[in-house]
Amino acid sequence: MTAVSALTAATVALVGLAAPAHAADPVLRDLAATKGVYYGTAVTSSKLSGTYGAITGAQFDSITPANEMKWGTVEPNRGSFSWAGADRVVNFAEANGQQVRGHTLVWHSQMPNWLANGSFSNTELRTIMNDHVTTEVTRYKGRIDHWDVVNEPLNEDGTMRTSKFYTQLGESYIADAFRAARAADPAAKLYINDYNTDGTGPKSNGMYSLVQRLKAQGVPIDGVGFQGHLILGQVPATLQANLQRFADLGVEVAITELDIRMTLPATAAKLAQQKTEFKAVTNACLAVARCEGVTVWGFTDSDSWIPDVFPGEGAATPYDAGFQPKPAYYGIAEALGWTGDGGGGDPGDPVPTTGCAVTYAVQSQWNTGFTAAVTVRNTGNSPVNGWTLRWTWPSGQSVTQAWNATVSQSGAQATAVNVAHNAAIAPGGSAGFGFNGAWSGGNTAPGAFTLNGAACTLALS
Ligand code: G2I
Repeated sequence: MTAVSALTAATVALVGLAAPAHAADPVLRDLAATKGVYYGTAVTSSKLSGTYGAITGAQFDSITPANEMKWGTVEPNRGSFSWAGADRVVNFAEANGQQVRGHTLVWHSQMPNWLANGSFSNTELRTIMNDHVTTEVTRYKGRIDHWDVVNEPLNEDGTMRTSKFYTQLGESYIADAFRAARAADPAAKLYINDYNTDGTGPKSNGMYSLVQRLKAQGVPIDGVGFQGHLILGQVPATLQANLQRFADLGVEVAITELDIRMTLPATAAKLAQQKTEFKAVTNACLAVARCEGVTVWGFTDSDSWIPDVFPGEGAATPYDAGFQPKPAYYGIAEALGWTGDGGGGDPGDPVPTTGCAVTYAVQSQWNTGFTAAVTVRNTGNSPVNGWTLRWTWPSGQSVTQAWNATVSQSGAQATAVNVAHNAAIAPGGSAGFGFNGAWSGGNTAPGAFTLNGAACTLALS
């Protein structure tokens, strides 16, 4: 086996073993239940099987179809409906004892072309909108706990967005949509939902005034959704206070689309900060009695909208692209009361370190050859998973045969790669290998070794 294929085989074996969540990992939905909230995720219906489906079902007690209930998806041609994806999400939720957040009925974006580009009289447009709300809410009557009835109605300055609906119908389109939804399913909680309203500011103030007006008109609105599309290091300090002031208007609140994006690559330090921030957002919801729950906008980095829309940014969700829980996942769990090992990243937790110590010993030597033993110790505090040890021969030696590592040589540089059984070196642990070498003239020991590119301390014996 070549050095490269040995490393690949070891890597594949490790990934294969580690794919499902670790046995000791907390269950977010169970923790959330003890706090009287739900923890949800947006889902992509076509992915709801295998590991993706297993984690969705096991960890979350609410799911939101990321795209499947949008108008452009459910009615691509006027009068012709396509419910397959939406049905799949609702059926999955029922099979797994989960709530569903219906997303979303009236939105300026992802409208079908016939609607976006068609021209309709004001009366006609109002009827089209009301009929759409009635049709979709009726279809899932009794099966959807929360509906995002109107999505993203505001501009950044807090004024009304000039969507097709607002431009033709005025602000009353919102009241009409809520009334149609209430009539179609009186049990569903009806929400208005927007982004960049998470902290106090002009847009949040605009939402606050809008909700006040709707309440004053007797519009059947139950809740306000705060999307929570956040940037690492910029979680609004006013989040909790902002949620509270809306709750004080007499509505429920929820974080509906949480993600916290960062500039790639994701480093240990950034992931640790992200953990703190997922925890803080979850805590803000828990601190507000009328905050019903938190939904992450995709639970895995392999199912996130961020890299498509913000090139160079990503890693915004609690699981990595290989379905491994990230520090953020443990941050959520800790906010929900979990007291296990928090996966690092808290103040006071050890900073991840790497380090190695190499022992090199010539065990026997004869006129043209020698036998050497090498031991590599992991002096860092995090595990080594797969290793490459390199050194340079000072006096023309070469490796002729090796055991417990695959050793190759190019010029004076020797490279030893782990075999499967010694690929993993726990903190404080070590791996050993040996080889026969050829020498002539001199057999001086190598003066330096690197492990996975980093210098090791060296002890000769
Ligand atoms: O943009 C992030 C979210 C902001 N709040 C409202 C949410 O509904 C919105 O979700 C995203 C989805 O996560 C994306 O998946 O909405 C996007 C559209 O505005 C969705 O992206 C679309 C792509 O633009 C399409 O090209 C693609 O065909 O997803 C579609 C289905 O994969």
